[in-house]
Amino acid sequence: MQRVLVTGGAGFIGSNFVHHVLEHTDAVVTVLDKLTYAANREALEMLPEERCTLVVGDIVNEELVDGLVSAHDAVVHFAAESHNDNSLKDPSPFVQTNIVGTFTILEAVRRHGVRLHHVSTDEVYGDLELDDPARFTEATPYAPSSPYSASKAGSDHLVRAWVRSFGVEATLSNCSNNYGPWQHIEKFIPRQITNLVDGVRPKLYGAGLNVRDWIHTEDHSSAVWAILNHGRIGETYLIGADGEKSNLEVVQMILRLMGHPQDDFEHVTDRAGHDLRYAIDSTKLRSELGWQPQYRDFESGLAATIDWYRANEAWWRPKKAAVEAGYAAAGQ
Ligand code: NAD
Ligand code: TDX
Repeated sequence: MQRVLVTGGAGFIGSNFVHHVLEHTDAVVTVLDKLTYAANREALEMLPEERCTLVVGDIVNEELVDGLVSAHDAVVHFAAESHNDNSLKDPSPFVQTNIVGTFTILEAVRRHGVRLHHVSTDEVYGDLELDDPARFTEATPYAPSSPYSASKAGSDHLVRAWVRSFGVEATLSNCSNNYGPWQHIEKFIPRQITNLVDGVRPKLYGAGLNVRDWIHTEDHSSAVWAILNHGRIGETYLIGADGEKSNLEVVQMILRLMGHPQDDFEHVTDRAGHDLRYAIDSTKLRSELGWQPQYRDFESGLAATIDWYRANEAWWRPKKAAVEAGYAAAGQ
């Protein structure tokens, strides 16, 4: 039996991972989460107390992190500030949590010889041209564009250096855009679904031609578990499910699934430094570890996600007005 410490385990992807581990393995989990605005404590309710404990705290707290790491067999590190638009308004918490926080985790796993899996993003590679047939691979050079992606790139470099210089037993993964239940309504897909529930037109940044490579969060979780258990130490694995779609295509799919005309959206101020296109080649993960995504049909995954937001309005409703006021102030 493994004792796994999951940082950021109350967030969108971290909480899905905790459910995945409890359902598919006999591991016990401790969640370390600061419970920022992005956390979903509710997503951890109903889990068996004897297999899942929540510790509320900050990953930059060296003493707290040290004690927790020493009592576990592995750390899966999801905790981060995760939203690009927020990083453009105030980069400070991104540097603190994503860089200093990862440093704090690394020093603790180094002291105690504990296995680490570091969760990162494809945004560290910058962007691709819309008409470029290339996709990101593990060999693509780092070229982050935003304070968020630069802070994640910094955290990846720290992990690689701690592996090489100190022999820390770590793996890394860089995943594409996730969708599914419990995603904060500041993010693209849940923002548009909840706008339509409110009778507000979806908002596309700029022309809406930017491409994202969508993967269901459940597939991200299964990939992280496979890498934690079977990945080679020091290696990076790209996680993706061949889900490239332009933002315009996604908005039109949401409009169709929710019974609205295809042109019932509006263009708003573009994001500064907006990455054009992300695309993942996940051959290494699939061929080395035999991983496959289960959610291959984006449209049916999106339809289920829409149903989930309709059924869980009580969860997102209290957040909606403040999120939209923030966007309105930025012309978005
Ligand atoms: P999220 O914002 O939904 O959740 C982040 C969680 O981390 C929250 O529960 C928050 O309370 C916690 N947290 C933040 N700062 C903390 C701190 N200082 N100490 C302890 N806990 C803290 O994020 P997410 O979308 O679930 O992303 C999780 C991870 O996956 C991140 O590392 C992100 O970079 C990475 N990732 C996300 C995506 C995506 O599409 N969302 C894609 C690829 C990689
Ligand atoms: O209202 C919107 N309209 C819009 O057109 C919002 C909120 C976004 N967008 C665009 C910007 C992006 O091209 O949609 C796309 C997706 O936006 P986000 O949901 O903010 O995601 P992105 O910036 O691509 O980053 C996400 O994927 C990689 C996660 O937030 C990151 O944590 C992850 O690392």
